[in-house]
Amino acid sequence: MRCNDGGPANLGLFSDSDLQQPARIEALGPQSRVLRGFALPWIEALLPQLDAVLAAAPFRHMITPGGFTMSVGLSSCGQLGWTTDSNGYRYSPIDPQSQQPWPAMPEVFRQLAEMAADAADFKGFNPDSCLINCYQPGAKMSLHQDKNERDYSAPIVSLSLGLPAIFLFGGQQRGDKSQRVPLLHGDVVVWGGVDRLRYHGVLPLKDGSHSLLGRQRINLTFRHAG
Ligand code: MD3
Ligand code: FE
Repeated sequence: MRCNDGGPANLGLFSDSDLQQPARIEALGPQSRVLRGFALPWIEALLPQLDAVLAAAPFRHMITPGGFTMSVGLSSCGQLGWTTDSNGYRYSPIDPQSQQPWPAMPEVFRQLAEMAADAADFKGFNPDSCLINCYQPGAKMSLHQDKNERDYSAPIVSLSLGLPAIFLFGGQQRGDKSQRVPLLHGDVVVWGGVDRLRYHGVLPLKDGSHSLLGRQRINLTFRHAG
């Protein structure tokens, strides 16, 4: 008999999610790395914390300064949350919907972000903001740069959950050719240094259903914004 056919896979001492796979690291640019499946061992710990954050600060569709309603639903946790309205894009310590501070960043979020940054050679990342984006089928994010953070020396760490999406990774100018990168549940991407101001976006989400998250993709981006 082979070592793993039939019968219980183990004696219940550990679960499959405890089996850490070797890192599958892909370079997107000189200082951008995709860490395939990096967050899979963390999912069970992350999802209840995510639910708690979203209970206190539900997803909402914000209005761009140009008057368009974003197709992506947004929330945040941590000391600063990213917001947009008719007055512009900015980080705020207060959730404009509740008029209360954003929910605290769960410790397990902060640890995951720090470990992912470390694996991509950005040591000592200490995020003060976690933006939570919710994509339903058809939702997209047009090509843009992230320029609202106070300084660009810290990396940005992004965690993809739920349905897969095609991420567009462009250049330093809007018209530069962009690469299409599929991002799957559990993938983490780290961007910094010379890649920090590259244009990027997300193609319209294809319909489907994810076993844990259902008909949506949730993306968490960790930043040092303040
Ligand atoms: C590359 N979100 O919230 S995260 C955003 O999947 C945003 O929801 C996308 O772009 C999403 O601003 C992509 C990945 C990301 C974030 C920041 C970057 C990629 C980046 C900054 C520079 C270069
Ligand atoms: Fe962005």
